[in-house]
Amino acid sequence: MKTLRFVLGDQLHRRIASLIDIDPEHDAVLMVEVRDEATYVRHHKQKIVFLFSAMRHFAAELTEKGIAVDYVRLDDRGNSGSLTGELQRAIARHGPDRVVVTEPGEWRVWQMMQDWREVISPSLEIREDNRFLCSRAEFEAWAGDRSSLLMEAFYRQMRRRTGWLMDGDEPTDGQWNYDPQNRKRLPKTLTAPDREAFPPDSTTRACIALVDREFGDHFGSLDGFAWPVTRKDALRALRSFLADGLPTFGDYQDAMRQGAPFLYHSLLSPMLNAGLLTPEEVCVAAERAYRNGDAPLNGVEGFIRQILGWREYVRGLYWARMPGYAETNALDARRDLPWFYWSAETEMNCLHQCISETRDHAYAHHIQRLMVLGNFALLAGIEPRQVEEWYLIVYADAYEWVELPNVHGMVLWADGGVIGSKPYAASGAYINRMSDYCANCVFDVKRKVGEGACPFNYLYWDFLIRNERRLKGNPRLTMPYRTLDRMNDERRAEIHADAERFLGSLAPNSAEWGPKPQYWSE
Ligand code: FAD
Ligand code: DLZ
Ligand code: SF4
Repeated sequence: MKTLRFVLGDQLHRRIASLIDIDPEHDAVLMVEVRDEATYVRHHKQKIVFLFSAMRHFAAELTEKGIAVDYVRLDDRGNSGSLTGELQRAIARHGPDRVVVTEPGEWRVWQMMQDWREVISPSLEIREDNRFLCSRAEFEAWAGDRSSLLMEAFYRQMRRRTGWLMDGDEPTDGQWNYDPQNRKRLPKTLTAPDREAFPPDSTTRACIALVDREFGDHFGSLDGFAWPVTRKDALRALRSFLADGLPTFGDYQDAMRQGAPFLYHSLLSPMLNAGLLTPEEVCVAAERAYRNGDAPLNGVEGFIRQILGWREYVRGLYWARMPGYAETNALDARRDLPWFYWSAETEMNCLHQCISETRDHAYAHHIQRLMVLGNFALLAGIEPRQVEEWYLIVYADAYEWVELPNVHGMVLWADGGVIGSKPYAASGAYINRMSDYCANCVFDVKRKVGEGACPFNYLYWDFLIRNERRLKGNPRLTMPYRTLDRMNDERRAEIHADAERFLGSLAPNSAEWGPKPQYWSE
């Protein structure tokens, strides 16, 4: 055999770099389900089912096209449990002249691949991941020695380069960014469209049984599994979003409603990250919807910015700054993750809702991740590594290249301001403005301190007091620090006492769902 082409679980695209020049006469594709990848953090059960089922379907599609696929299932006899072990076994089976692989999405696996050069005898070719719109080298050239790496500057350059929503050198309609129009409250009378559900087929049902058996003690429910697991269904999900979600996406992008976890969001991230969809086709389809008059500019721009801007930006930043990026803790946050992040057992209704939805769907939308779940972790001063591990475990779309910059940088400001010029800290007023959670909560969002006050309120001020030395000079925090300057010592002490009492009452993390991942403790 000539070439063995190793395709990882999140590289499921027919035109992925490692498959682009496949010779079906002589080459074979290797795909492996391995325990190490499901447990280096103990992924949400739905994430494992989603990937295993998508891998099995993808392998079947390649086989139908006359390509030889060597597919190792998790429970196959002799499965060594690791990517390295399975590559070694496959080399022994096939005796290839060379091995071709696409670069992975995580530093951990990148390091593993460097070791493969030592442990395997045929030559190894690691190809650049061709699914992204900005290569690692292009991002590094853009970042260069800039003192500021603002996403907006990167995004405008990407708009110019792709020509999306551009008229010549100018942004369509003269404005680059429609964010200020995209923060509307959801009217009570508006009903969000139903999520297009993809009920499990026999392949997915077999994966559900496998995951239940092998990873039954992982976080998350499998009951409502409804993710698309094939390219065909992923395209159907895209079409359904373009018709039902995109026209309203921008207006209510930041809104949250109890019992409506998806609202107008696309739910495309698991498919984008696993290769079932490409960012290019999704953005092109969204722009076409605008040009055809099917969706307004504010929503289409907002949507394209998330993918062409944020998604590409965090990926570039991850590779430019790893491995040191994960090590910083700029706000010196040391508290343990509270147990309720796993159990959802908290009287804070906003957190209870977002964690329950995360458990049930392996999904929460951006503002829930940022302004509820992340905001609490920031204000409470939870250790970055514990928060990062939680996010990597619980979402179907979580891979370190995208999770880490969002959590370490955007949410926790543990990078000291590389991504965000200020921490996204907010009191209960923000959650009350953007959701209906507070109306159903035992706490009073209007009360600042004392019995029954919303914990987000005193935690917000306690956060600013605790980090006064580090954050007071930040020009974007002038207003809150001015307010703080007017607070007397008695008020400050009251806030601090409430925060300590509340945080002290929380049960800390337990080992049941979230033990420290192996690679952190090494
Ligand atoms: P939509 O709201 O419909 O947005 C469209 C697409 O834009 C998404 O599918 C996604 O591909 C992209 N996108 C939007 N925001 C971001 C962003 N900040 N970074 C990168 N891509 C973005 N996204 C992940 O894919 N994996 C993660 O592990 C992940 N972890 C996150 C952790 C935190 C704390 C935060 C604040 C955000 C995180 N995000 C992550 C980004 C974002 O929340 C999700 O991409 C989004 O919620 C996925 O749902 P959707 O497909 O319905 O998105
Ligand atoms: C996330 C994941 C899981 C759960 N299982 C596998 C697997 O069994 N085989 C595989 O090739 N990939 C898996 N993955 C995805 C990898 O962890 C992924 O390639 C890395 O996170 C790098 O992006
Ligand atoms: Fe969350 Fe506070 Fe509102 Fe309760 S009152 S839902 S804790 S913001």
